Amino acid sequence: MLLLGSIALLSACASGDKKPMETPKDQLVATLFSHVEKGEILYGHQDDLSYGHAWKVEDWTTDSLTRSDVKAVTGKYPAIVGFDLGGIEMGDKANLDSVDFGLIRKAALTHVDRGGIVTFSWHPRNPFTGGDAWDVSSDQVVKSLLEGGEHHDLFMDVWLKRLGDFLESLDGIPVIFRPWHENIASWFWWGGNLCTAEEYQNLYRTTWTYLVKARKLENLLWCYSPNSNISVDEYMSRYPGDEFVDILGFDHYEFIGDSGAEEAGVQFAEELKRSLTYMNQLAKDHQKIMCLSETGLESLPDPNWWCGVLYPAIKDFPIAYVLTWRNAHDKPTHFYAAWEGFDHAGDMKAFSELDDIVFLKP
Ligand code: BMA
Repeated sequence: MLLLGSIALLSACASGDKKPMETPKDQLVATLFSHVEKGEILYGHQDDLSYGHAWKVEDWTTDSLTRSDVKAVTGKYPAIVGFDLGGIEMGDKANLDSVDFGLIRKAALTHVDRGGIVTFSWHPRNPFTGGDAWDVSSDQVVKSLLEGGEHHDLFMDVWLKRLGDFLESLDGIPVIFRPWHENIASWFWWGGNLCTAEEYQNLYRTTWTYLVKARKLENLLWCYSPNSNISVDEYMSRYPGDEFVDILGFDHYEFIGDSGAEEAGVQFAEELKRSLTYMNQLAKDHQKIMCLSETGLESLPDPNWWCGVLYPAIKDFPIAYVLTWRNAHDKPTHFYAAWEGFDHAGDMKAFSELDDIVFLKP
C-alpha cells in the first residue's frame, strides 16, 4: 500500500494531474520513502539542538538554536532530531532530562523549518508509584490504565490529553511518534513481563485512537520499536497491527564487556544484521518503512565505530534512518555522537561524508 501510494503520488505529479489531497503525514511518508528508494539513510541524533557534550541552551526564548555537536564535527545538522516527551503527562514544565517543553517545541519547529524531520519518544512516569518509566515494581500498571482500570480516567483525561495538547501545538508539522518502545524486554513498566500481549496492544491502540480519532492529529507517523536481541516471533508478538503502525523500528546498542571493543563491535554488527534481515522481510510483507530507531556506543571508545562497525552493518538494508542517542551536557561520559574536540571525531565526520548517508546542510 505504501509503495503503491508513493508511486501513485509521484506519477500524479509527473503527469501534471491534479495532485491528490496530501496530509502532512503523506508528505513525510513520501519523503522517507524517496530516500529509501535512492538507497539513502538519514542520520538522526537525540536532543541535538537542545544541548550537547558540556553545553546547553540557556535562554531558549531568545536562542536561535544554531548550536549542535553534530554540526560542530561534520559541518551539517543531523537530518533527524529526536526529543523525549517524558513528563508531559505530569504537566511538568520540562522533560525527564530537564529540557523545557517550550524549547522542545521551538527546536522541533526550527528543525523542520530548516528542512529536517523530528521524532518523539515518550518515557512516562509510573502512575502507581510516581517513579520513572524504569520502575517495574508492579505488573499491574498497564492494566490499570486500560478501560476498567483504576487509572483509566487519569490516562485518558489527563495524560493523553496533555500529550495531545503538546502534539497539537506543533502547528501540524509531520512527526514520527514512537511510544511504548523497547517493549519485549522488561526494563520499562510496559515491558514483556509487566503486561500481557493483549494489554500492551490495547495500550498502544488506545493511545493511537485517542490521538488520531479523538484529537484528529493527522501529522503523526507511528513507529513500533521493540528492543533488540529478540526473534522475529517475539518482535511481532506485541505488534499492535498494520492500521496503527507506519514504521517498523528497533533499538539496538553496542556494549563493551570483558571481551573488548573489537569483539563487542563484531557482536553488535552481527545482531544488527540479523535483526535488519527479518525486519526487511516484515517491512515488505506489511508494506512499512523501516528504521534503526535508537543506536549507539556510549562514549565511543572504538575509534572506527561509525565507518568500521555501524556503516558496514546497515549499508545494505533499506532503512530510512538511523538515530544515535543523546550527548548529555551533565554526564561527561554519556554521549553517542562525537563533539568538537573529541579524539575520534574524524570517524564520524567521515561517516557524514559517505554518499548514501544523509545529513542536513545548514
Ligand atoms: C536514557 C539515558 C537517560 C535518559 C533517558 C531518556 O537512555 O540517556 O539518561 O534520561 O534515556 O532520555
